[in-house]
Amino acid sequence: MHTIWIAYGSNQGDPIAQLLRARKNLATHLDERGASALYRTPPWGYTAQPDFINAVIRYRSDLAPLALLDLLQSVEQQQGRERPFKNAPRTLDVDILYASAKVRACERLMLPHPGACERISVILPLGEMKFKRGLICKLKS
Ligand code: PH2
Ligand code: MG
Ligand code: MG
Repeated sequence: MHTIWIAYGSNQGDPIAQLLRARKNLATHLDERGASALYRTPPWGYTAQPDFINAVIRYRSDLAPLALLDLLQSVEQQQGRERPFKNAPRTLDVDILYASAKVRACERLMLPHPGACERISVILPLGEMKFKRGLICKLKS
């Protein structure tokens, strides 16, 4: 069994509904163990596009990373994913951030996800899930 962290993103065709539909679909294949809130984030990379809705969900699964990638890409296809250019607007993007301690690089997949730590769309929801002790108070500015 691996622990898998998956980043969800959408900015086309009712993004919140896209994320909820994908979550429901993936929960039939993977054992869900926790989900972040949904975050509205500014587009990273190609900036002339609508804000994204992003989230991170943690799972347990026996699937090997490339089989998991096939599953995620089939869910993206079912939800009308198109790839006209890099960082283009999308109905659904589901990326593996990490799969237990697996480090790997091949043409289709690099783990841990190489862009994760520079993207607020990943850092915010991942930070929320990793941080277990809770907010005490906000400081006055
Ligand atoms: N995904 C991208 C490119 N840019 N920007 C935000 N805010 N959220 C994303 O999920 C995102 C992005 C390509 O994967
Ligand atoms: Mg992505
Ligand atoms: Mg992707």
